[in-house]
Amino acid sequence: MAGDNHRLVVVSNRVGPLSDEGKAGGLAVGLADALRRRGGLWFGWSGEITEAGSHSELRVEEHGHTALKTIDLSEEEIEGFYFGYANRSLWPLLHYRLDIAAFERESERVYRAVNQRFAERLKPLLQTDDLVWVHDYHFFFLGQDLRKAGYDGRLGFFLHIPFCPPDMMTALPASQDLVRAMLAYDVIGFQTDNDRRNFVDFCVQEFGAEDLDGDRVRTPDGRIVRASAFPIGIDAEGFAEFAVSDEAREHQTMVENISHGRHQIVGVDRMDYSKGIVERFRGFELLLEDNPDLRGQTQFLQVAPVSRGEVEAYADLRVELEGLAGNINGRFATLDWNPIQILVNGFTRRALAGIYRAAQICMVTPLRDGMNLVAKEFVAAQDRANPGVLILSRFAGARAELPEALIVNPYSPDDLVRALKQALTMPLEERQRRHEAMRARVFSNTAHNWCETFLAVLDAPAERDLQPPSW
Ligand code: GDG
Repeated sequence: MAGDNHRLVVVSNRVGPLSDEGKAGGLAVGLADALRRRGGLWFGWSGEITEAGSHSELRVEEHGHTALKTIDLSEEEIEGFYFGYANRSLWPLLHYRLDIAAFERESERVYRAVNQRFAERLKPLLQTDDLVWVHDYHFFFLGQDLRKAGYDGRLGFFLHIPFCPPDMMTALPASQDLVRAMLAYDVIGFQTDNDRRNFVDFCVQEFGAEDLDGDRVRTPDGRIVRASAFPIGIDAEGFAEFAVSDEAREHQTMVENISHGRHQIVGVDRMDYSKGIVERFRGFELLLEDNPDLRGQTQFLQVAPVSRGEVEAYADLRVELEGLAGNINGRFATLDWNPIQILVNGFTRRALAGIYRAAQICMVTPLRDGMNLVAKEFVAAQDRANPGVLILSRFAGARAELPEALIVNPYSPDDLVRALKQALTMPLEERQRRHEAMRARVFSNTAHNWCETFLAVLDAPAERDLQPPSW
């Protein structure tokens, strides 16, 4: 195992849980797995909002040889750092939604201050030979702040969401500061090669960095940084086991009972505008509009747990989706059939696995997505003898590994209808062939392999040590 002799230190906004039970999301699962096996430290926000905020006492939980250490945030910090800069500026921008990105000077200030404070609080907990792995768009500046605080060890960063093209990125005030700050990390990971390319192009165009072979970038001050794609995976075996658990079977039966032998389509997403749920509902509506014979024969279940409800765009989305679902039911429902159902409360992971398994079709149609773990979970949860069909957006990172899905343009309702009709009539042999090919990849590029591959690169001898002296 790579870097076994080095302690792993993970930094992310949300910390834990360390087990894949209950409602943990995909990211937590992969990291928890690495920490459980290697031991180490997981540092981040406690989830608590207190007056002391990031000055609060360190909260410590020990689980065997892994420690969770967290600090609080104040109202002002959570508003500026999390809701403001991270989720009203960076999230939309990096998902190519310049039209709804809001840039507020005060949020940017608080975001930078919180990054700096996290670095100051983390620094005394570090040892020089740690492997420090920082996660996601909440912490672009943290690596640079750690360097300023005197930390000289190995520092890696992984961006879970897309990196938009340089022309769009330059709309962010101080975009150069942000991207230069990323270069303080030794290894920068992206979900896809497209994201990596956008990042490298920005560095070359905006401040004359050099694009070297071997995924290396030479910074204007002559340092070498590694920027590569490390597509994230899931715990495929664990998830496949969930899908045949008692809880999963109960949920599978419940869904089958409400679908009464009709074709069951499902969607599973955090309720987020990047996931293309509105466009998906419109596609389903058009399917029913154009194909009267399918009315009463097809049913759509959307699981969409509410997320970031404090941000206006998310609250608006909920109203829009509930309205759309109401309209579709109003137009087409009959005494014994409701075409569409939206559930805004989350399920346990086992229950979710059962819902995936009850579906003939899963629609994963984000307008833009770093990877999308739902696509992989759906594949892992299927019955190999009689698998469902995956409809997948061309704009999901997962598309690169799952080309046997029915690939769609989520902006085109006609394309969604075309794919739905193809899925509804796909012969068993073709479903099996496509599913086996996707399954093989989901089971080989797992969360475990993702972690180990990243850490092996982070642990490689420092490129900076190998540079010939400059005389
Ligand atoms: C970010 C990037 C990238 C959903 N509903 C329930 C539930 N979920 C779980 C899914 C899945 C996770 O949430 C969502 O993961 P995604 O990958 O689909 O999307 P994001 O949350 O936006 O994640 C994304 C990911 O980071 C990892 O790098 O793939 O591109 O945007 O695991 O199953 N889980 C439970 N109940 C639900 O109702 N328990």
